[in-house]
Amino acid sequence: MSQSLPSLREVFANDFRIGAAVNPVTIESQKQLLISHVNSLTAENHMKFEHLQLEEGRFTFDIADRIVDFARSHHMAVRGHTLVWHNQTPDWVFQDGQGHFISRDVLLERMKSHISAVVRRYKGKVYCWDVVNEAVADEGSEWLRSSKWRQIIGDDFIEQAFLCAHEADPDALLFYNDYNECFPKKREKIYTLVKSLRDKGIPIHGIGMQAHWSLTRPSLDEIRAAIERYASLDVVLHITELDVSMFEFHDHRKDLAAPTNEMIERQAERYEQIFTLFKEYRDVIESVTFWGMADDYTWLDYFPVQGRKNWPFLFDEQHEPKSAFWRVASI
Ligand code: HAH
Repeated sequence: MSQSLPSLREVFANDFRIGAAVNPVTIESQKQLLISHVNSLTAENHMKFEHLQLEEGRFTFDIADRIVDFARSHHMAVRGHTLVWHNQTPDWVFQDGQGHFISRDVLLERMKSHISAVVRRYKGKVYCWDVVNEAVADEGSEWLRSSKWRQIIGDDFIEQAFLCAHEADPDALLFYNDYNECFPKKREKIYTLVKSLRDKGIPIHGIGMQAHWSLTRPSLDEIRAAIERYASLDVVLHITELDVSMFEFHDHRKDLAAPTNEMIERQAERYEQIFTLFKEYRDVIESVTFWGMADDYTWLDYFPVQGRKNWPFLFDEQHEPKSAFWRVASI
């Protein structure tokens, strides 16, 4: 079975790392696929703020440690995800005992103590961090998202986070990570943010393109334009959360028990085009991580439509290679 398949990690050995997001369930249930195909892991959830420090000062590293140990025992690199984000961060971080917003100085102190504790713990084990996730606004003319981090600290929460992560581990590669990263308006906002950080001499080494894509969007031209635009900042690029949804974002149909043959074929073609493009940019793209491994588990079963099955990967629900796998493996 999967043992006689080409290994994705080996197919792209001269191009970029191949990674997958995992959780404590999938490092068991998808163990064979992971061992055969990837040389990089990301914790899907278990390095996020709410998992590492749900209560102030009480750090819980056990599950993150287990994921790091699994990676190390199989010679896989680890990407750290994520230090500062508006989601999956407990309320206490922003509040005092009465539930009121704390001051800028107190929040900066809490941010720094979290980043220092986490980055130091995994120094030498986690080689890069998504330091700030999704700080740019999606819609309209607003540049930065009005998160609690920004409301309380101000726009410089971003540079403060990078400075602190760099101090905690000067060897770690530091990334800004975001989604809808290929749509021209948001792409320019992300570009402007990272350019301003670079111009100020803030230690930021890369841009994480999440790559939560569908069968048609973004277009290949948009993906290419985004890669070129970001690479012009003299940073490395990681594809951090790749999946190819069978549904367009605004398509909320719930009637499919299985993907149609046509969908499976379109997805295969799409994956072939995407990886062909990635390979063309192998000088700037250093890592390609899927946000999962096989169709038996994906966050897209819960988002944007709760409880609707999706099939976004190269392996099916039984861990068998899909048509998309063969297209990618033969590039
Ligand atoms: C990502 N947000 C997060 O970075 C990751 O940590 C999480 O597990 C899943 C997805 C993506 C996202 C999106 O595509 C659309 C709206 C909000 C967030």
